[in-house]
Order: sequence, then C-alpha cells, then structure tokens
Amino acid sequence: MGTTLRSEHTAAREDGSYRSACRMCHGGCGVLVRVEGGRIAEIQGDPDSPFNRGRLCPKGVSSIETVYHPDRLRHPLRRTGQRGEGSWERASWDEALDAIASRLTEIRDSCGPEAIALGTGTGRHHFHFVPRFANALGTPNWCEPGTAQCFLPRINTCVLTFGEFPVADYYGDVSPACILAWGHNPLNSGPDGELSFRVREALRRKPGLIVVDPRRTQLARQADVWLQLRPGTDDALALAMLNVLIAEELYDAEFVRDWTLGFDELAERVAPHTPEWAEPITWVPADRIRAAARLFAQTRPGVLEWGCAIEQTPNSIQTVRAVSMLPALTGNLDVPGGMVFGMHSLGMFPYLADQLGDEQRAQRLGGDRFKVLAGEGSVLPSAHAPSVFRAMRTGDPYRVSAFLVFGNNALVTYANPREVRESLLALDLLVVTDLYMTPTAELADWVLPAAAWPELEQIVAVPYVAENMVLPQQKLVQVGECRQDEEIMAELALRMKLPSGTESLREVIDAQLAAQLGISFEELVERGHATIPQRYEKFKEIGGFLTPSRKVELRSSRLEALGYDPLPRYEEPPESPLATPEVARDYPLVLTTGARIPFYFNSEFRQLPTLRRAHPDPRVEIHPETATPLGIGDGDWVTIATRRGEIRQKARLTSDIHPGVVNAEHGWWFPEEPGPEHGVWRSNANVLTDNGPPYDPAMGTYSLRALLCRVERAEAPGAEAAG
Ligand SMILES: Nc1nc2c(c(=O)[nH]1)N[C@H]1C(S)=C(S)[C@@H](COP(=O)(O)OP(=O)(O)OC[C@H]3O[C@@H](n4cnc5c(=O)[nH]c(N)nc54)[C@H](O)[C@@H]3O)O[C@H]1N2
Ligand SMILES: Nc1nc2c(c(=O)[nH]1)N[C@H]1C(S)=C(S)[C@@H](COP(=O)(O)OP(=O)(O)OC[C@H]3O[C@@H](n4cnc5c(=O)[nH]c(N)nc54)[C@H](O)[C@@H]3O)O[C@H]1N2
Ligand code: SF4
Ligand SMILES: [Mo]
Repeated sequence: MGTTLRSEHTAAREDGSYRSACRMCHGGCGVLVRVEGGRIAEIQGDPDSPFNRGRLCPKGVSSIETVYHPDRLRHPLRRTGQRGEGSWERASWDEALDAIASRLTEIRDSCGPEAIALGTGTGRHHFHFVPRFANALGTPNWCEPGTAQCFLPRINTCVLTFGEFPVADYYGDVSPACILAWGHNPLNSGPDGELSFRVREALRRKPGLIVVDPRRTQLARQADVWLQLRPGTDDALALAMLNVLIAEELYDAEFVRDWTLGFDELAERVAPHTPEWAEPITWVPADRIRAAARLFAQTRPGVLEWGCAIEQTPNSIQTVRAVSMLPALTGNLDVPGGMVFGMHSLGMFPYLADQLGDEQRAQRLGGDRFKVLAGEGSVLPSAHAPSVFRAMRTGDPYRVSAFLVFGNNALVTYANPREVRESLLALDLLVVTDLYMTPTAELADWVLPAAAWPELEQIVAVPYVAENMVLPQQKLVQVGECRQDEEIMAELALRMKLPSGTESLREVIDAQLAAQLGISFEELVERGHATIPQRYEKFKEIGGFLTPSRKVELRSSRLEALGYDPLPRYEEPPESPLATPEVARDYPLVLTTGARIPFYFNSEFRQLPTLRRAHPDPRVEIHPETATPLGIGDGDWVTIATRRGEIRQKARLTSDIHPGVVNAEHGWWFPEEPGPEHGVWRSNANVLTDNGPPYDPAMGTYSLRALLCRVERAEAPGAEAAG
C-alpha cells in the first residue's frame, strides 16, 4: 500500500500540493492534496476553485479515511464456496480478467450479447463509461437504480419540453431574487458537491424562498412560504400553481405568446385544478398554494431547485413536466439569475452508440414500453431495472445470465432487495467492482477492487453548473492493486477483442477536451479548471428552442408521437390513503424514504469512523403526536412495516414532520457486522418499497416515496439475542 504512482501527467503546484477534485459525492469541489512518502498527508479545499472556494463538506473531509481504510478491497477475489456463502481467495488481475473475458465471450457467443447486463450507480467518475462499454459489447442492457427515479426523468422531460436541461444561474452578475425549492434539500444534498455552497451564498442575499417539502428542513425554516404537502402529490400541487398563474394572469404574456406551444390546451387542462381542488389531495391549504404561486411569479428572476423526490412515483414524467412549467411561464428561462441552459461543458460523451445496431437496440429490456427511459424519448437510454432482474430470474423475454456491476450496492439501493438477491443468485456470472466488500459483492463470482478518487484520473464536468466548468482529477497514490473502473472495462474489451472500447482512458479524455475546449488534459491540470462563459437568451439569437416546433412545448409533440399524454396530469400514488383506504386501515401512515443526510452518500461511508460517529444509527422521523400514543419515545427503536416487509430504525421525534407522515433513511447496512449479509435486512428502507407495477408509463418509475406503513415500538437490535 502507498507507493507513489505520480505519472508524468500529474503536476504539483509551487507549494508541492496537487490540484484535484473531490468525488465523495457526485463531486466537483476543487481540492489541494499534499502527498508525503507516497501517502496522502492532507486534503484541503482549493480557495481558487470557482465551485467551492476552499470549502469542503464532512464527506470530503473524510476522504483520507476511505483511501486507507483497513476494509478496502486491495486485490481481486475469486469465489471458492457456494455462491453467496462469502468465501474467497485472492487472485491476480490477469487470472481474474482472463477468466471473466472468456466467460463473457462464451455467453455472448451462445446467447447473444444482450444476455450480458451492466450495472452501475449514480453519477460517479466512471458513469458514462458504463453505457459506452455496453455499446462496445453490443448489449443494450445497462441499468442503474437512478435512471428511472433520479435525474434522467428531469433531463429527458426537459429535453422534450425545452430542447435542453435548464439549471439555476448562481454564477453571473445577477443573483436569483426568488428560489423555489421543490422536493429537494440542496443544503444537505448539493446534489453535486459545489451546489450546496452556492445555494448557501445565494440565500445570504435573502431571496424570496418557497419550499415544497413534507418536512420542515433547515431550508424550509427560512422560507417565506413552506408548502408541507403529502408525499407523492407534487403533481396535484404543481397543477394548482399553474392554475393560479393562468387564472390570475400572473404569467409572462409576451413570452407565452412568442415562445410557447400549447398554452391554451394547458390552460384548459389545469382549469379544474384549483387550489381548492388540490387542498384535500395535497393537505396544503388553498391560500398557501396561491401565496406561493404569486410570490414566484412576482419575484423575478426566479429559479427552480428541484430534486429526486418528484421522480420517485409512477407519475414521475408528468410531475416533472408540471413543475418545470412554473419557471417557463413566468419568463425565467435563459435570463440572468434565472434558469439557464447548462451541461454543455463536454458536449456529447463518446458513448459508441453507433456500435449498437437497430436489432440490438430493439432488445433493450423495457424499451418497448418505457420509451422515455429505454427508447427514442431518452437522451441516454438504459434498460428498465425491474425488467432486467426479472429476465435474470425467469428468462422472460430472454435470459440475462451475466451481470457486471461497477459501483452499486444493489441489495440496498434498488426497491425490493429480496427479489434482487434472488435474481442475482440465478446468474451464471456476477462480477462486482467496488471499494468495499458489500452485501451485494458477497453474491459475486469475482470481486474487483476499485480505486477511490485520489487514486484515479478523470475530468469532472458537473451537470448543474451554468458556467460550463471542467476540473481535472489527478491520480496521486496507489492503494493495493486497486484499479479505476474505466481501465477495467478497457482491459476486458481488449481481452474480448472487441472492435471498440479499447482506447486508453487518456485518449477518451483528451478527445473530449479537444472537441469542446481545444485543450489537453495536461493543460487543464495547469490551468486548474476551464470555463465556457454563459450566454443568455440564446433562443432569441438562434430563433428558438431546440424542440421540433422551436418553441417551449407545453404540449409536447414528441410525447404525443410516442403515445403518451402530451399535457401534464395528476395521478394519485397507487398506495395511499385516497387510492387504497383499505390498506390505510392497517398501515395508516404515509411513508417517504431517502431524504439525504450530510454524512453519507447513499449506501456509502458507514465504515468511516468520523462520519459514523456523527450519525451512528438509522433514524426514522415521527411526529410526537403520532409517536406518543404508540408508546414510542425519542431514541427508541421502532419497527416500520409495509405490506412488503418490515425493518427497524431509531425514532427521532420531531414536530418538523407532518403527523401523518414518517420519513425513513435509505442506504443502511452494517459493514461492521459479519458477512455475507452485513446486517443488510435490518434497517434497509428498500425492504419496504416495491419494484412492481404500476410504473410510470413513459419512464418505468416505481414508488420509493409515497407508500403506506405503520410503526411500532421495538426491541433494540441485539436485545433479543442478549436475552
Ligand atoms: N450528503 C448526500 N448528498 C447526496 C446524496 C446522499 O446520499 N448524501 N445523494 C445524491 C443523490 S443520488 C441524489 S439523487 C441527490 C438527492 O438530493 P435531493 O434531491 O435533495 O433529495 P432528498 O434529500 O432525498 O429529498 C429532498 C427532500 O424531499 C423531501 N420529500 C420526501 N418526499 C417528498 C415528496 O413526495 N414530495 C416532495 N416535494 N418532497 C419530498 C424530503 O423531506 C427531503 O427534504 O443528492 C445527492 N447528494
Ligand atoms: N428507498 C430509497 N432508495 C433509493 C433512493 C431513495 O431516495 N430512497 N434514492 C435512489 C437514488 S436517487 C439513487 S441515485 C440510487 C443510488 O444508488 P447507487 O449510486 O447505486 O448507490 P450505492 O448502492 O450506494 O452504490 C454505490 C456503491 O459503489 C461503490 N463505489 C463508490 N465509488 C466507486 C467507484 O469509483 N467505483 C466502484 N466500482 N465502486 C464505487 C460504493 O462503495 C457502493 O458500494 O439509490 C436509489 N435508491
Ligand atoms: S460536497 Fe461532494 S465534492 Fe464537495 S467536499 Fe463534499 S463530498 Fe466532496
Ligand atoms: Mo440519485
């Protein structure tokens, strides 16, 4: 451990430190790393980084703990006992890669490349290389727990409506005068590192603030209007706000006339959806809905800060569309301090999409049904995860027999993890690349050790940044035999003699940088970061938006052509007090999951001492009025049960949550407990969720946020055994 591997590519600054970018989350904060004797001695925020201006969050500060953690995987492992038994022996990289490549070649030749699926997790450094490798392999099947329920619903929907993805402009001379935070808690989540720092700065200028959240978060406390809605009713609330904008003529009439398509039809659609209609559905008083719509319309420029909470019900596309129309109708598109079009920093990544023929594309699991996830309505089509797991288990419509996972703890972050486990056990080949031995990796045939962020080279082009900024990540140290994911994929492509996907990482990076910025990786390292300045009101310059009609498509011609409702609509969540009152008799509380906590990143970091001390136990938030009659006190362990299963978390009594709602943390397993399970069933919120239908008709989204549950006081874990 710890030999320096600084190649000729890395460059020290005058004080001997190295400039890089933290990626303990989606990442992007600039850092200065000091290396001594081949080991990282210190990591500090880079004061010159335009993203974070020297600051780091608690996760970033704990980076060194993950790099040198004693539980890190340090060399490839081969399974010795039965699958899932958890017995392993050390193997060399050559043994592992040769064996995996030859098994993949056999499977591809006998069953077709679509029998190989690839898995990954949320936007980490190697994210784009996974669909790239899938294309090189000739398989349309790659999946990620977020594609149908995180970010892609927003991107795809915005591309359909606006032609591009708009982001809040915190970077120009004009600061937002109003922030509408919807199902999003940027103070905790970012969701891309730097963003939380910028939101904090913007808040210091005291903009108007509207927060849509069932919990009174730190952000909601500062709000002028806090809309405490019932989880899963964002569509109804957004339709009612659109109703107010239109009925009270608060919209930007000139923009609507010149630059939108389908306004009259939208007006007709939302006409019945008055605040009085929405009140009993959303639990938000009608006058507060009016106040929020008026404040947003009258305080310009305004931005929307929205999060994954609106993408985790089976009405995700229509919910996202309804919410996205609020800044559009109020003249906040592409103006300074408003919603501007970002994500240009690296143009299109070389996904090798041309390697996948039409016949292979047509095989993508879920593509026939969910066209905005897996078909032509998506900017980055991926397979429908529940359909992939089903194909593993049942062979319907064909069998998926190999799964290569690059960074996903599937048993924790997918819904219905017991079924996920059954699916993984039915495979002929499971390979998991990770930093740690997780409950998912324990089910594999091969486990490969991944490099952490200071051990790898990449570029960071954060999607949320208006100013199109790119930062370098430098490889500064080597830990054990760990390799970065991109390199493992290229090695497999070489050994399988694939026609593409064999280029070195540096070639791919340099090609991207050359095309967009005209510089090399070395030059980027020299400069520290590169920026393309923001241009506003481009739609006026170029004669419209990048949609088929060149207008903002309130009525979406592309959704209509794909066979979906072209206008936003309300759907009651499939399991709710209104939809299933008979279930609500036994499970009277609305359950939401997953609100981000500052110390963890999804299922990561429970093994890092500093972060674990800050947040030792999984916690479920319950209102005292609900908890007290059940004999539940603050800090007591409780069972949370749904129709699908039950788990235990520790009660946190708080009047910041609606008495009818409980909020359970996601991502929990217990690395300190023995394998192969590592306590994965005890507190894992996804034991409570469902991966079955109904799905969003266009996106295939399942419910993670609006379910029914009950809570009861429980024994502390271990108390039963201790007797
Ligand atoms: N520290 C940290 N940062 C992260 C992550 C992490 O795990 N930890 N995860 C990353 C990832 S993958 C993502 S997608 C982002 C997510 O980050 P965000 O988009 O901010 O999402 P959450 O924090 O999960 O939820 C935001 C808020 O939605 C509220 N909420 C719950 N249900 C509903 C609902 O039905 N409607 C509405 N309107 N609100 C609801 C919650 O109370 C919460 O305060 O964060 C990223 N950043
Ligand atoms: N109930 C519920 N479930 C949810 C959510 C929720 O709000 N509620 N949120 C959903 C959302 S928005 C998302 S995006 C997903 C997130 O889901 P994922 O991103 O898949 O998160 P993890 O399962 O934590 O997977 C991360 C794994 O990758 C490993 N890892 C970290 N860095 C690297 C690396 O560089 N290389 C490799 N090979 N491995 C690495 C970590 O050790 C960890 O085991 O979860 C979803 N699941
Ligand atoms: S916000 Fe993200 S990138 Fe920034 S320091 Fe924290 S973990 Fe690192
Ligand atoms: Mo996510």
